[in-house]
Amino acid sequence: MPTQLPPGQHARSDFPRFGLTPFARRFPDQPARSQLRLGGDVLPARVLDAPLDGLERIDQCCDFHCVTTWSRQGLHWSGVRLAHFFDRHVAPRLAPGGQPATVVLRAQDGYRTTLPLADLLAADVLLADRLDGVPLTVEHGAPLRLVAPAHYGYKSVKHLAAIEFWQARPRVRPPALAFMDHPRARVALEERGRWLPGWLLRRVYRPLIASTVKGFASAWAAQRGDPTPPAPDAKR
Ligand SMILES: Nc1nc2c(c(=O)[nH]1)N[C@H]1C(S)=C(S)[C@@H](COP(=O)(O)O)O[C@H]1N2
Ligand SMILES: [Mo]
Repeated sequence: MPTQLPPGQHARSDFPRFGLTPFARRFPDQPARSQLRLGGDVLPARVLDAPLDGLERIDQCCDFHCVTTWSRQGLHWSGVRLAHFFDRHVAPRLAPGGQPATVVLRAQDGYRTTLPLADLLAADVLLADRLDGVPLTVEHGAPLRLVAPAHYGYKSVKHLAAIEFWQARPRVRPPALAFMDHPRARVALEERGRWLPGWLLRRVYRPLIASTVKGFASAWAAQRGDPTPPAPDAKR
């Protein structure tokens, strides 16, 4: 039975590689290396070479909702709960009295965003290294990505490189215009962006889906060295 879609979303049968257009041609420099940097103002800097090791593996089937209004239902992820990771690697090392409120997520391709720690500790938020039974491909976030199904896709950072825990307001600039990065981006509340209402952003974003999917697909084909790039855009 297909799950019901949240407000303003339409189902797609495929799962396109997708993102902000400046990232179409940026790929992780080390997709085979799952090293994760930890830091922030309440956690000493540290590098984990095998961040998922020793944590309970979780298999989770959930839907994925892009802010531009496409959804892909029933993806099977595998990884560990961010909450378990936090209990193992972060909580015991927090600075005395340190109260992390905001988490900065940074990617190997330069992408970054933030989420409140409380949102990341929800049981359905994973650090995932497998999709549909196989290790993540570069297309979908190798070597490791966040999966936060209750939030728009732009919070599910691919090619995760660093997680920072901040008590003060972190100094991070979203890669997009500020109105495009809602601090929480909860799908159920249609928090697509800041300042502008969700229903308006639906209309702004929806016409951009087709060209964005195409742009990402051709950059990915070029990256793999495919001999025949997709046909140029038909006139619309
Ligand atoms: N590192 C990185 N993570 C990213 C992005 C990106 O461009 N780079 N795009 C975000 C957006 S807008 C979406 S919808 C999803 C798309 O995930 P997919 O490419 O696996 O479909 O990744 C998110 N995480
Ligand atoms: Mo997205």
